[in-house]
Amino acid sequence: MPAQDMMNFDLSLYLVLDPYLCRRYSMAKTTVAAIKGGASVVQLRDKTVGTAGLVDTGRALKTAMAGSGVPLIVNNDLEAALALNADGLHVGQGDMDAYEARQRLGASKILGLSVEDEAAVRAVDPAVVDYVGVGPVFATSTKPDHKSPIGLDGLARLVSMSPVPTVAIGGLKAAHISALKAGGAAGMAVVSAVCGQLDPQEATQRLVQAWASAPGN
Ligand code: TZP
Repeated sequence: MPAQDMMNFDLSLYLVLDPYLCRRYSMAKTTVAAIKGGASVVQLRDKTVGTAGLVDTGRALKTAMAGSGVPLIVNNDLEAALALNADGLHVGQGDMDAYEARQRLGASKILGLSVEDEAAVRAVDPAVVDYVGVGPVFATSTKPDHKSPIGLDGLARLVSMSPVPTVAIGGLKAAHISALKAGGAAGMAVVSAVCGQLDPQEATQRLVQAWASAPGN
């Protein structure tokens, strides 16, 4: 059974960490601030280090997040996710196969998958994947190698096809929240709207409040 049935986690404000953009306060301090502001999921994403580096940062994050109830998801490194006993793993289309990831993670962990087009959404097996990250909605310099942006219409189409909850990603700011919610997304994933902001707690809180007060879902 997918983890989502057991944990019913909240995707509404999904913070994706970036070591460069978080350099002002560190990833751990940014995480603490974001959780105070109401972030509902934190993903450790650091393409500059290998498994050992991810495990080191992940340990600091786990300490920082202890008692918060906010799940820690590791991006694209199953070994790091297992070593950390993280709450879940997120994989992209070119990363580890979702079936293999689920088998090795076990049933109790959260498994997320990035999808960028209809074919990828059609291939999602809800018995294996708990949520999908859909995007990029808009172009973003945070991920220079991203695929073509799908826009808000593309997002709504993929969301309507998805058999699992969806979190939108890519260039998202407070101004997009009503459209994201109206499009049926269960949440928004952000990097630069929180990491690198002068006050990450306040930045998160504004997004969380805007999400809560927008119609939809
Ligand atoms: N995957 C698709 S876009 C993206 C990732 C990790 C980066 C989103 O960053 P930002 O700063 O919220 O646009």
